[in-house]
Amino acid sequence: MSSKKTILNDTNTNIEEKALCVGLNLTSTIKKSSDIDIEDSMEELKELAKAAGADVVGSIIQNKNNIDTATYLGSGKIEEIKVYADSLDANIIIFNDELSGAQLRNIEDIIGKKIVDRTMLILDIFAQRAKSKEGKLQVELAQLKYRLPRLYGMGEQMSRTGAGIGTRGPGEQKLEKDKRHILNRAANIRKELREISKNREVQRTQRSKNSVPIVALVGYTNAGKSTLLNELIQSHPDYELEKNVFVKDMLFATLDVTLRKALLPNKREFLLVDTVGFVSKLPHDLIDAFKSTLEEVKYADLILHVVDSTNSSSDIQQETTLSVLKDLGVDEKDTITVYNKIDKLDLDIYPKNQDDIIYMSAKKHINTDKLMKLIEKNLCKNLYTVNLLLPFQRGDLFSKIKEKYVVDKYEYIENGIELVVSLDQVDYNLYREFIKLQ
Ligand SMILES: Nc1nc2c(ncn2[C@@H]2O[C@H](COP(=O)(O)OP(=O)(O)OP(=O)(O)O)[C@@H](O)[C@H]2O)c(=O)[nH]1
Ligand SMILES: [Mg+2]
Repeated sequence: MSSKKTILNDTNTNIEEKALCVGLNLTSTIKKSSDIDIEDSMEELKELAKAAGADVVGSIIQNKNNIDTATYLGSGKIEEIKVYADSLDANIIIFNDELSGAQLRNIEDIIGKKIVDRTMLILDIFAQRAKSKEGKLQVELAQLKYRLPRLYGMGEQMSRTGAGIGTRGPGEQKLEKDKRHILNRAANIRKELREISKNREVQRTQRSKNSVPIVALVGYTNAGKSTLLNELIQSHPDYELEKNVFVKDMLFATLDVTLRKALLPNKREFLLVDTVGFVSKLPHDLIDAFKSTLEEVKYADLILHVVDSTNSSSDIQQETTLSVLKDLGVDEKDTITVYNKIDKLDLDIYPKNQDDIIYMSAKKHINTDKLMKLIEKNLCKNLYTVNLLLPFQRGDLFSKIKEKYVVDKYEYIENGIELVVSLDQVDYNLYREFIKLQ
């Protein structure tokens, strides 16, 4: 099985997928403020379908006070959807939730068309977008984990396993074979991912030895993280040499982690990390699979949480991001919340920026300088800038300092090497005796 084999059609092929999107509005549960409104959720589902390459021809919502274990929506409603889908000439039905194997099969038996749930849809987009080896493996692992409990449910329309035929005889044997195959493949992928992760660890140790601070961009998909990265890296002299990160008005434009160099106003270098965007009901297997890539966030010195301030669900998007960060165990990190796209808000006066909140536009270059100042303030808050005079016989200390820090200025003078450098607390105490009094 390959991660390239997508559940929807590949966008490069000419098979047209006409999608009907289906949602359930659960009327029995008390709505929490963190629940995304069903209309917004359906809009997002349509965007996801488009991002996967489908043409959305219709959408339908059922208000219902419970989930039907056999058919998700009421079976009468499923019959209705069949007629509606025929009238629209839809050939794929996309459900706004994750469905069980039994639900998938029962619905497919009634409608006789390809059935896709929200998880499968997101996995499909990821499978199409993944570029790096690690990204591809991570998506494939998530797909395998999704398929395993659904082998019996994958019906004829989409199954590559023939699982819809029955549960006796050769069918069962084949399922067992498929199951073993999936388990083996998953074990191999995990092993490969561990290797890749080990290599990243080595790179990370190297970076932390050089004490270059890391700033991670996180946020809901389409918030403008990559645009902001491209804006901030222009401060670096190597900017022309580095490739810009891909920006697009579509969900999940970025999948692979990208690191780029940038420069603070005080000329200190830092690294920016662009990460995969989040979305509500992001499949758990996917978060799990992407944990090693998202580890970069774990090791960041500062997080920039980018929010699309023009989106009507920006509060919920923000909460979704925070809960994924919590899942990753990085919710305690220093964070600046970046309310992006303010150029679209049509305001006379922008809200006041604070130490950990900024209103800006990455695309229209509004307040980029202010954000840079905030980043600088944050990254340098635990550093002590000192003027040191190292005697010539302690040249070893100079090498040690250069290995770990960016030395702002140095000069060989009569009685030693004079330098200006910003040290952390431990080294400040260590080198205290060499501090040159002004
Ligand atoms: N008007 C306006 N549009 C912006 C701004 N920043 C980004 N955009 C647009 O928003 C869309 C998404 O931008 P990206 O930078 O790709 O967003 P992202 O957060 O990296 O998205 P994913 O990689 O999908 O998670 C693009 O069409 C950008 O041009 C801004 O400040 N103002
Ligand atoms: Mg991006």
